[in-house]
Amino acid sequence: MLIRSRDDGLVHPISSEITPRAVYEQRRDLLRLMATGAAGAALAGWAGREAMAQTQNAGGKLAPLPGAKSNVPGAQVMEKVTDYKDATTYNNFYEFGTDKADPAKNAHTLKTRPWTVEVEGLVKKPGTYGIEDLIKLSAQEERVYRLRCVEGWSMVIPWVGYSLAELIKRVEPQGNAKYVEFVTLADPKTMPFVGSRVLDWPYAEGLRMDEAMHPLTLLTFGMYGEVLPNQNGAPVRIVVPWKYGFKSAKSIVKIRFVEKEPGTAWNKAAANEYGFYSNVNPDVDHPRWSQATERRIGEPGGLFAKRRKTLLFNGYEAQVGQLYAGMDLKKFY
Ligand SMILES: Nc1nc2c(c(=O)[nH]1)N[C@H]1C(S)=C(S)[C@@H](COP(=O)(O)O)O[C@H]1N2
Ligand SMILES: [Mo]
Repeated sequence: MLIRSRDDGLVHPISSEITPRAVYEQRRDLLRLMATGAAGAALAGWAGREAMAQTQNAGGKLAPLPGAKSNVPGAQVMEKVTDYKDATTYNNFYEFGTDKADPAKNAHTLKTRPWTVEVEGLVKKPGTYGIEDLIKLSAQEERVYRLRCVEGWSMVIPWVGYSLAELIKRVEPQGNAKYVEFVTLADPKTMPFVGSRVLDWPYAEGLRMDEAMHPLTLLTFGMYGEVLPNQNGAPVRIVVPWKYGFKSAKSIVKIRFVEKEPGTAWNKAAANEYGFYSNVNPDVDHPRWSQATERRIGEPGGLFAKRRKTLLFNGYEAQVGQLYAGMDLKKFY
């Protein structure tokens, strides 16, 4: 049975028909164990855990947003997906606080309906899109991307959305549109830290037109088969997998096509530390720390935690390297 919720128009299956996330994750883990032949012990505790997970997840589900497995080259990283719990409790979303745990605690005040995204600037077809129409504009795809923060941690997340290029083609940029700027919500009533001076609000980001048009640049509405949790940038964010996480602006309200390189939140805050391009680059250190390695969130931590080598363009060099051919990446960091 499907019920239509009045506030967001998305279809929610009633809870008895959906698989709670914890159960789904355990099943996935079990399948992995079976592949390695270590399933016996795991099976023993299975029934009890499933029952427990059912109660733990009661009422905690977000609206489903399934996406077909994307076949865009580079869209399926073959690494262990970060646990949902980690991906939704270790966040950067400064509008809700600067501590990693703050967004999960505070972002429940964000109102994601009604929500509109204005497409404006140097385009032949500017317009205001209601979020439901924007979601339906193209087919949803699931893409498993790495997300690496400039701070030196990373995750692997199954995002749901479609290539930003789909929207860009529809609005028909004019010849002089060279950059795309993303402006996010800055609402002091629902975002407790927008009153602070940590950043110059609204948080804004930008991409060069060819970066924005690259098929890997994802206009993102969901993750793990559901709509985005507020703390991860609901109802719509960008994910640019080869750039440091801060290029992936959350809770977007304006997409603006401009001629000149737009200012960006982190570049305004500290220009010597955060450049416009911000491509993941193990060879260009942050002025205060190395970018050569990273810690995968969810892996055993502590002082002796194993760090991974950071890959050029976050491992997407084959797909995006040509965008920067001939550019001095130390100068354009
Ligand atoms: N509006 C907004 N978007 C934002 C941020 C922010 O503070 N505000 N932080 C950025 C940073 S620094 C990172 S690493 C990613 C984190 O995304 P996640 O919390 O979903 O992992 O969001 C980016 N987008
Ligand atoms: Mo970040």
